[in-house]
Amino acid sequence: MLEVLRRQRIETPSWAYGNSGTRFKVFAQPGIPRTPFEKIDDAAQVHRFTGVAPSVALHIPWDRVDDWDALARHAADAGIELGAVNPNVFQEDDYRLGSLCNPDPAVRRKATDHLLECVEIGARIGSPVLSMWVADGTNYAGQDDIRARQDRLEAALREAYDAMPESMRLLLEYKFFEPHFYTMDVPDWGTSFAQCLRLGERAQVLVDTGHHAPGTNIEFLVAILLREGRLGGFHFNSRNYADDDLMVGAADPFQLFRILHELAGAGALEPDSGVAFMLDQCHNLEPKIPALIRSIVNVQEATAKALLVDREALAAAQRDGDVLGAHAVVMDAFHTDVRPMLAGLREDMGLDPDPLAAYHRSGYQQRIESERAGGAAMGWGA
Ligand code: PSV
Ligand code: MN
Ligand code: MN
Repeated sequence: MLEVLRRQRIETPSWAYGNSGTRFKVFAQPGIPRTPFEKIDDAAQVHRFTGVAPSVALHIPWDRVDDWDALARHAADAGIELGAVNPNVFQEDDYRLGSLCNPDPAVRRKATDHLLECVEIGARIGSPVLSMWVADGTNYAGQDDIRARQDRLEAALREAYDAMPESMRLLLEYKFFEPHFYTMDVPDWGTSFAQCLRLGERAQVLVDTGHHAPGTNIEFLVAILLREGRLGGFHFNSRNYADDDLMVGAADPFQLFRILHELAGAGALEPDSGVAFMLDQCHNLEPKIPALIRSIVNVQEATAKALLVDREALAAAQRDGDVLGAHAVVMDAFHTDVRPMLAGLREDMGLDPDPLAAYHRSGYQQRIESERAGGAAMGWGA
């Protein structure tokens, strides 16, 4: 069990290090990175204190640089890797009626070319994942042809998929509403799954935990996707209402545990299981690096609890039809305090048992706050 926790890998998103906010206000914080290089420096700190966050996801064009080799070298020097490449097809005037699904072929061409550029960047920096969120949709009944839009989407994704090197996977993320309010072209796991089936084996579903209608049983759909071999990975975060992007494990630690319980049961916690663990969060109020450290710790705690489930006792209770007994096995694990065990593991890994306290003591925050004074806002909401 400790070995699984030691090998766990959780990717942080470059955009979580930049200033963020809501559509009402972006709050500037001191010490915010001014360049993608500085975002990598901050991501390296999260890895330095947790030992399980060795990669950072990029969003293009937010993280576009002139010299990709230099960025990859910078990451390597900082002790981390460049992870998923996220194309951005949602922030241009041309995409008002959609990007890959737009009725205008010229707009589709532009958006598809951006995907191809991202595949090229990914291949150059050795990224294993092209992480696609398609913000397309419609606001009114009759605005466009729902089925034709799926056809356009398939054609565009096909180009990207065919251009990917063997080592790359395409993960297709879904979101049930926002920015569109009548249809989204990829609103749910079923639509993503259907597109992935047509593309091929290296196309898989990305589950962002904040992208479901209230009441959706996320662990159920996770179990189904695991069974079909199409669970590509997660964007972890918490939600209370919509796409809140709060710290994972904050709003509903029990839900996170239930999801990880399904993964543990399927042996999908290992890095080579092909299920990528990524965070997708915005820290509007709280300081960024400490929030990401806290988030990683939250995932570790839920994972440890999921690994503590006595699977033999659970299987026996399930066989016997012992409803309360089976439930008790799961709840016993959930209620276990795993913090001392994780502190011991960290010491074993040569880390401080309390990563947050160690970060605060390190002086890094004070240093970036003085050195980066006057830095520009970067990334989401900037
Ligand atoms: C969209 O809400 C999303 O979850 C996608 O993953 C984007 O890439 C990310 O948020 C941007 O913050
Ligand atoms: Mn996401
Ligand atoms: Mn989101």
